[in-house]
Amino acid sequence: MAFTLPALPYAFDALEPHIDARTMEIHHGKHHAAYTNNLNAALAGGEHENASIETILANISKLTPAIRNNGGGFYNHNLFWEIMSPNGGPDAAKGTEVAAAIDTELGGMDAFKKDFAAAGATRFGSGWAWLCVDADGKLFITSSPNQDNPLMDIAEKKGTPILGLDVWEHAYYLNYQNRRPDYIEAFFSVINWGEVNRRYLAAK
Ligand code: MN3
Repeated sequence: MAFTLPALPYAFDALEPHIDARTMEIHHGKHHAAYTNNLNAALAGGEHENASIETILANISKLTPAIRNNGGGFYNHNLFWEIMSPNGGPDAAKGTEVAAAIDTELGGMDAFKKDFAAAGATRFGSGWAWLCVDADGKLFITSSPNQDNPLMDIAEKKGTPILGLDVWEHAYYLNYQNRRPDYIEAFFSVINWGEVNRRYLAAK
């Protein structure tokens, strides 16, 4: 049972001006498609050919680099498209359980923004910034290199990601060039807090 590239839940230009249509088109149609195809090729005929992506990630230390890179890339982008929305942004967080938890566990929305932005800005090279739920149901912020994520058994800090930001140059370079902090700031305007909250409640 091969993995399939999910359709984007909105049009390529839906996140403009924060994320431009051309970037979305290439990011989804080329990069994410390649991770999906390469993951299927790497799994073909192997022990994990019919495993769920979560099972694959939880056992990644025993699998090949191709499965690690492309399995992470497949999962991470699936999450990324869903936790953004043209109707996103800070107002969408109001009244949600995850916003209440950010207040009590992470020092409030402004502190979260600052710490999450720092996690993305200081990740050297390519990688992701994450907001996760740990085994005790508590929120934490982390980052990972390349296409790794906190579901992998090799993760420095393990948890369930409920919000992720792709800080690979392919995610922002056409519009922001080297200005990764500007891209991160723009991301906060498109966060789909309804979906983040749904994932928070499911992970807790
Ligand atoms: Mn990407």
